[in-house]
Amino acid sequence: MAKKTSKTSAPTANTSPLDNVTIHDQKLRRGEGGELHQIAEDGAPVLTTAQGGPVTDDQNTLRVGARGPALIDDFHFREKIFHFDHERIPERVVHARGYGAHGYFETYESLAAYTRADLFQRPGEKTPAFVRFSTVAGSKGSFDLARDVRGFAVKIYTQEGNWDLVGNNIPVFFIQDAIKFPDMVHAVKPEPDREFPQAQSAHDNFWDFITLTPESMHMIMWVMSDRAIPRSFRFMEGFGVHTFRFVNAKDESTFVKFHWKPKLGLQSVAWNEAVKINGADPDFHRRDLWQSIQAGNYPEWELCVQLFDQDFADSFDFDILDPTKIIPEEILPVQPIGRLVLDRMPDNFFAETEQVAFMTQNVPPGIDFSNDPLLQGRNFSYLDTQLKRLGGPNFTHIPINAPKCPFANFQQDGHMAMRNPVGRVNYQPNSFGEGPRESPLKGYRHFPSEEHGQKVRLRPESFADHYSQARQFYVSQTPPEQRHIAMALIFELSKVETPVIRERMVSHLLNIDETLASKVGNALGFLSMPKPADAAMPTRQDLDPSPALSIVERGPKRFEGRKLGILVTDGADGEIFKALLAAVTEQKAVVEIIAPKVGGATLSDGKHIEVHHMIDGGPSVLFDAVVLLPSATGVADLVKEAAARDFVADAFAHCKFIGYVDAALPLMHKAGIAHAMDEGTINLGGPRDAPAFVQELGKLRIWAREPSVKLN
Ligand code: HDE
Repeated sequence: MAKKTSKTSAPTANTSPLDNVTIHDQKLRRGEGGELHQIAEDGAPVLTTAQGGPVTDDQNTLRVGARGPALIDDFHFREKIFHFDHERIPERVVHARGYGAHGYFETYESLAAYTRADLFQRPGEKTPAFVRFSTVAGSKGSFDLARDVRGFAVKIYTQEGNWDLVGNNIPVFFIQDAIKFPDMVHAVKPEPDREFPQAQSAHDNFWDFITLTPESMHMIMWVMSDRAIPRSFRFMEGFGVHTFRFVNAKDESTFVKFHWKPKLGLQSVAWNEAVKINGADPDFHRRDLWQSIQAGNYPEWELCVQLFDQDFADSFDFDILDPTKIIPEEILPVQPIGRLVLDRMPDNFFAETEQVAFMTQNVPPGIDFSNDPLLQGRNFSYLDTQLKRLGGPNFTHIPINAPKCPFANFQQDGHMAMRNPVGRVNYQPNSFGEGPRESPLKGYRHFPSEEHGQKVRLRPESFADHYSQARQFYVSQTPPEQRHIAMALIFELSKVETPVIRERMVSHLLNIDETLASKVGNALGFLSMPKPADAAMPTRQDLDPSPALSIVERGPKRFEGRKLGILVTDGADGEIFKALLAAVTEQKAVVEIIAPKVGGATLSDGKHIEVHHMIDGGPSVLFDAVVLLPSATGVADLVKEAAARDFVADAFAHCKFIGYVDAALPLMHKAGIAHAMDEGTINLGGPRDAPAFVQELGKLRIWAREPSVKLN
């Protein structure tokens, strides 16, 4: 009987023979992380080369005389510069800009009836996870608030192998077949001759491709909606997009769609706000995740599933293999099956977030694919991309990609091999009874679906309705959200230089919603409306609205997890300040203080407080709501400052709640809002008003104000 033991040694990445040494003299010492250092005369750890040679001088290259030429003998300099020159790896072709965090997934109940996936068997069991959020189109150094889809890629280190659920924050996609992906990505990326615009879809190539690809219309409605400018990774949903299969121990299959629902509710920013955030803090989303996790406010999502069988699939209006379609939650409810908590930032961005390699084909036993042609294409693509990016086939040796369960195989050698077989046998079958063997019972069994047909290049007719769900999305939005979709389309198309492309887009909109189409056409200055686009399927179905598609309908009930900006000056009312702080903390939200000087401010009660921002470094776009709390003398200087006036005017224009004391009125007057007070501008007469004010903030925005401020 073969011994089922691994012949693969443990990773050796960060270990050295010195790890086991006894420190017997004064030349070695352990650092805080347990690492060994050579130590210098004064007890400090010694800088060494990568070969371990101690370095004498890291400030000057070796040269002939103080002013002479450098010497090739300087192996320390040569090694240091060589390594620096090779610090970069290719950025991801899409989703280059991302930010990750560690956490865990916790299963609620056993799902054994549906899937044999090990992580779903035992209620309450926690499995380690790593998540990377990303934008799609922009380069690694682009800004966070691009109008774009967000990647929501989750790696769960299960006891039977890594499961990568490589999803997005939008449940549908632009294209139905993976063969169009390179074209789609080329079109949205900077145009190849001029290499701009960066991280923008507002240009000719993108809209040219889109308008020639009607299957993208549903996705376009989502991308033009506020979903594409989320306030935080913490406040957005995630979706597996494709239909997958759960397969149980009896090899029975159930179709499944995956959804991540944020515990703190959905929230987005306004486009005018996004543009300004990108200037004020291009790292807005990553800073938000970093700050929340460092402060112990761990973001959380529920994993929910829509489960269905072949009968449901046959009776549904659309093809469940079509990744440009959803199954509305009102038709097939989502059921929570577990939760994901992110509670630890990586120690090193490059080692973890940059080197993490997600692959849709990473599925454990019990989870399988459907024939969705986009998913099938993805299963080819992700392995290639990791080879290119990470430089060799051994990227699974990098700790962030290595499974956390035992594993054993006979793969060997290759660039940077960290796990190497020991002993004589590196193949199977072998006569020595050594090494790991396959296991028909425990091993991954593909669902034995029956497949037959001719070899063809053909799109199924059941994929042909490109407009019904696009319309359904639009009519499911609240009026402000519908306005935002129209404004986004107008903005994007206004950047398109070729008139025929603008017209073609409006001709598609006519098949989605006539009022939307004429609003966009009018705003673009069309003299006459084009004819509706020819449709692959002549009639559009008027589907029932799905309220679950609206962000406003699914916002938070409380201010929890949000941020209040308080603008103070010296002499600001200390009592009101204290009461606001208490009320915000009680709501598990955060306060940041903005003042004329970053050194702090002294309040009316004599207390000196630390502040987070100077006024021009802390514009109101960075906050969910603001309070204007200057003193009567302080406000006299504020009214002269453009940044202070913008702080107020922007908060108002972005439909935010504004708390104010009477002393702030001159500033509000200068900002042009004193005449326009509404239910979102709330006077704080004293500390007693603070709790009720903070309670109101859970509504987030006063959308009723929007038509008067003409937000765009
Ligand atoms: Fe991806 N996608 N994709 N994609 N995708 C990549 O893999 C690809 C698609 C998604 O944080 C690449 O490691 C093809 C849909 C995320 O590291 C690449 C097709 C969805 C991430 C790739 C799609 C996604 C990627 C680039 C069409 C949502 C970032 C770098 C058939 C369900 C993962 C890399 C991370 C990354 C290929 C379509 C999500 C090139 C061929 C649909 C979240 O392999």
